[in-house]
Amino acid sequence: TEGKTITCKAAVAWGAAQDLSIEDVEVAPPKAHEVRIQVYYTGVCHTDAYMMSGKDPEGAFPIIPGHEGAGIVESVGEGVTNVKPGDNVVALYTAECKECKFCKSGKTNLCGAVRATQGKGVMPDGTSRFKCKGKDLLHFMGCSTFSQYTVVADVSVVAITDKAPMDRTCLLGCGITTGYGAAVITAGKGGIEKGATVAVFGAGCVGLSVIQGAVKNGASKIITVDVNDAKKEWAQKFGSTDFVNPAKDLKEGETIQSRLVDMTDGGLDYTFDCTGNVHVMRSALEACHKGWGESIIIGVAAAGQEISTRPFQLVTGRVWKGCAFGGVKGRTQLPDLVDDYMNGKLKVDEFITHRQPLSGINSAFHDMHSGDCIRCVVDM
Ligand code: NAD
Ligand code: AHE
Ligand code: ZN
Repeated sequence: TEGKTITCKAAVAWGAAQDLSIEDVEVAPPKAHEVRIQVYYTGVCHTDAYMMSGKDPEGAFPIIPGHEGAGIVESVGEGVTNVKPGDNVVALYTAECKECKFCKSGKTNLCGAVRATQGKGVMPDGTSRFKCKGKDLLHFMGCSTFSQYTVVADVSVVAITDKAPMDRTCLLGCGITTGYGAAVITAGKGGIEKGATVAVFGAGCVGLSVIQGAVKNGASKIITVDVNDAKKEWAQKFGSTDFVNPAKDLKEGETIQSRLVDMTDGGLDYTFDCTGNVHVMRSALEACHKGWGESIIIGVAAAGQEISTRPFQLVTGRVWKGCAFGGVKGRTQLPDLVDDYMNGKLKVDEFITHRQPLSGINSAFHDMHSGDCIRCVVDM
């Protein structure tokens, strides 16, 4: 197949707010510094649904969504040295070129190498590798893992051990790494400190992963805030110590932030928004301790939405920050996370509540929106 166009199945979004349709797509061979991957498994994330809804200003159609995938390298273009055919890999929507201003700064995992073209849905040379019914299809987040074969930039892929099951490692391509990294890398000066108090708003895959990271770093109290009571048990399973349902548990005159401040002698050391709701983001910031409490925004809010709070909240020492992919540098740090998983130090299997074949991918989105789903893994 090397050097030839491959025809395979993919889930295509032809327009906004439409179901995906399974199509035969043509996947061109990788050009220089590109990698063609046979995708074995992909997760389904809210960010896919967000783009498919038409609300993402960077979303355009027709497109092949998906950004949480694991597979095996089928072939590589000229000049690729970081992976080779046969390698087990995870696709990275946050690239790492190791050479740009961002990569060299030591301050961020964001990379400037391919971000501009990635946001336009094309490869770094400005063109697409996908065709269907004579039309070019756009790439999504530099990954497009809803295709049985995809082409990504070499800086957007990392090789991992072939001992790790790909139906699990796919989830390290987004949700788990995002929450875990936010807790152990982004928060504070390189992670939550031992003994710190933490509140996690939203106990989905991302929030539960924050809990997992907070436990790893020795947090003394981990309060989960979720409007779904069923998440209490989930949060406990990952090590959360307390649970509040703001839709049911608040007394007259109480807000979620005042309740949390009361529970923690003045507020939390760290709070995390894992909902994407801008009102929740405000509560999370205001639940932080005066003088030093930090709130980390992970959730993706729709275009046009804005956050607000009294500037006094920041004047009095609370800090608002955020991260993409947990602040994790994919090529440098993801292999270690996979090893942690293999050594029983990182929970991954526990997140998988649903499975679908590619033909059932629309049901995977249906599953995701049901309250009992943490992650649905699609077998490509
Ligand atoms: P999820 O839907 O599985 O979980 C969200 C949880 O929030 C649910 O349990 C829900 O009941 C709860 N919730 C909803 N409204 C709430 C409210 N008002 N108060 C408290 N809890 C509330 O989602 P997920 O997969 O865990 O993703 C969470 C968010 O993170 C999404 O917005 C997603 O797009 C975003 N995300 C961001 C990144 C990043 O790199 N920044 C990566 C992955 C996902
Ligand atoms: N394009 C959207 C923003 C989407 C967004 O914030 N994406 C996150 C990852 S979410 C993964 O599930 C991200 O990586 N952001 C940093 C970046 O460079 O995109 C919009 O609203 O414009
Ligand atoms: Zn995602």
